[in-house]
Amino acid sequence: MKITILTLFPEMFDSLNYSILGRAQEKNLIDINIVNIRDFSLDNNKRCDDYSYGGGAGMIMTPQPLFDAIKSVKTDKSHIIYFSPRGELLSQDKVKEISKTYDDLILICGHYEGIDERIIELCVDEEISIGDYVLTGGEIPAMVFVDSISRYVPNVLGNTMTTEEESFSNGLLEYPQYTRPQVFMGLEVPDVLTSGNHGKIKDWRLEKSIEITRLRRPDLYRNYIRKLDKE
Ligand code: 4FV
Repeated sequence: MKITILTLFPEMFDSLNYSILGRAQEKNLIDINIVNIRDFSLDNNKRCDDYSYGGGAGMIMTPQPLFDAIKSVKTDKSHIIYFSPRGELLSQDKVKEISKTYDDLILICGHYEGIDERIIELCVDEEISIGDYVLTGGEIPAMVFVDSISRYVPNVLGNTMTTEEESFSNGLLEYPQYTRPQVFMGLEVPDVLTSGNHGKIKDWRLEKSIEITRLRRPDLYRNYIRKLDKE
């Protein structure tokens, strides 16, 4: 998968060069290119922001540098995403859908109060939000998105990891997980998990997922019960 990230702060994305994402890039499973929007500014002082027409606090990213930066990387296959609180809320289903549909993504990171609306009209295929709160820039949403979608690229997750059994994969929150030692600070690992009885372990894990989801996310729990009723 090819991911091009347009940002005013390329150095923020150094964090993608570590751990699973770093190894995935080394193995050429994902190709992440960071593009500095400022390189495309035709302003004498390389400015990329200006005051908002109609007044209001804060600055808006100007359209010319963004438009030219997008033009420099866009191909016929590119799917262009802009991160903003106005966007569709990112979910595991959305991550799966995008990972299965596109192989060439361009991610636009806004900053300050956002970007000129005409870039959205002319260039953006979809707006995505990572949550109902306002951030100082689109860089962290872009990192969240890259992390979540990379997990669906074949071979990015090693053999020991899978996207199958985890929170949201079956519509439920993940069951409690334990590792060694068997007793820590007086707390023991549940006996069923050391029983070797895989059927009982599976049942226990589903029961715990349902219990946690019912208590913490009644919305997900209702959807889960609704799907069960349909089956
Ligand atoms: C955001 C979010 C978000 C708004 C103005 C960046 C900021 C600034 N992006 N999910 N929540 N973006 O708050 O995606 O440009």
